[in-house]
Amino acid sequence: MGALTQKIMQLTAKPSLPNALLISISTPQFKGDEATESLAELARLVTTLGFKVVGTQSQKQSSTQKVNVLGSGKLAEIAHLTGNKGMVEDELADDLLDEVPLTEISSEIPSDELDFACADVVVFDCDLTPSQLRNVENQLGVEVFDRTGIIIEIFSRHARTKTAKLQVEIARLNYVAPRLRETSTGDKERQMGKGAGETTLELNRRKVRDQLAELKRELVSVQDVMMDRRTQRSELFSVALIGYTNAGKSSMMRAITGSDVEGENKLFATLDTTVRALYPITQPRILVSDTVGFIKKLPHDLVASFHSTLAEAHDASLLLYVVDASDPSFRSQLDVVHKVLAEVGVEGSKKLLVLNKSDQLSIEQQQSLMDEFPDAMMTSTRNPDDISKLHKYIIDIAQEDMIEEEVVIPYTAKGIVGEIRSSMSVVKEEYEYSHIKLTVRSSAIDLERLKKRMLNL
Ligand SMILES: Nc1nc2c(ncn2[C@@H]2O[C@H](COP(=O)(O)OP(=O)(O)OP(=O)(O)O)[C@@H](O)[C@H]2O)c(=O)[nH]1
Ligand SMILES: [Mg+2]
Repeated sequence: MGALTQKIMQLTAKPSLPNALLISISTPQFKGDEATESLAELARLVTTLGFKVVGTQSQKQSSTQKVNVLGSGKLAEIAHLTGNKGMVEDELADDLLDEVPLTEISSEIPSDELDFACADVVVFDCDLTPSQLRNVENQLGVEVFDRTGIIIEIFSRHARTKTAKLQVEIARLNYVAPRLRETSTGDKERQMGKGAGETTLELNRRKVRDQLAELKRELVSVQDVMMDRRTQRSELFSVALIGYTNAGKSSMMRAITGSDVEGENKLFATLDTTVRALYPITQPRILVSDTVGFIKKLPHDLVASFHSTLAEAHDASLLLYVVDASDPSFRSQLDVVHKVLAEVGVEGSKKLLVLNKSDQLSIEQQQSLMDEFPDAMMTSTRNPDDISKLHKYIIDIAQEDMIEEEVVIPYTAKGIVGEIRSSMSVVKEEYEYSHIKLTVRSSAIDLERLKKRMLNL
């Protein structure tokens, strides 16, 4: 078990939920609504992990680069809220609070509303360098997390398949490696028989590097198998559901494929791409895949790790961009989706914007969104009519990709008719004296293949 996971498991194993204090640093590049929405999202991430958010604090800074991230006054204030367990002292807190210009402190929840010393962990809504993390932990004496650490931990917990587990573990080790610390006992002592001149820290780092290399090798072999499977399916028309976390992709998948794909009110409920056939079944079958959700400031290692998971979207004939239209920040969430997909080089040939969760919107709101996005489809996964509408749309688009042709099959080869029926859509059947004439609709590739077979009959 990794150090980060262990740390969180210990905290969440307590009889009551660990209390988390969230901190937002607003900078000239990251402020206002963007920072507020991001903090609200961090609260959902932290809750998904099993923490209880007891308060939020924010501070204006010119950047997030400060050694202790926060100004000394704010740090003292936070030390106060976490029980003064670290190096920052209480008297200091009172003194310093006065020194900080009032404009620098803006707390969403006034400190006196908080039960003092009630926060067990502090979570920053930005990325911290390994040394910043260490400094702040020393100052406060409580566990400190940054946004990336929290996201990686959620991914780690939700990974189910071998591939997802490998991908997340690689991302987690890449995150943890530079944060490995010297343990308190014998840090600097040379370890006996552990390689000349190697400290415990160096040894641990080497172990992590070896582990990473091994995991990467394993991942490549698992991915080769997945690639083979994809190639086998590649001739079928395929649809990929993509979008921000919690938009309703898995619920949509369940509705249009009649499957039992997991969908939960948790962030990153889905980490593995699942592929199912559109239901009711079509001839030929149409495949639908559910993909990992996106989030703002997705850690780079995770983007790289999930590159292959998104390969399903890469090969898709139709991309359905699912958004939670009832979330006021869905436009910026959609921007993130576009940005990440461009980064991993996904450009499906056809696209549809699906404005989901319309049941949460008033008729006026729905109308104004349709005016804003005239090409989009408004849906609620809870409304069967909407599901039928989407189902029909997918079939119509798949049909556009098909060509219609007549094939003549001698009675001597009528066994092939069954095969045709299972892979193509038969529009017309005519039984003539010496042969059967079928009018079929199919992809160009499948038709070409059929014609070649007919020549050899
Ligand atoms: N009101 C409403 N809720 C919905 C709708 N569709 C999905 N939900 C809810 O939204 C939450 C998230 O749904 P999921 O289908 O898990 O979302 P997802 O996009 O797969 O999320 P990730 O797997 O985290 O990327 C669940 O609680 C669903 O019940 C909808 O049309 N209306
Ligand atoms: Mg999902």
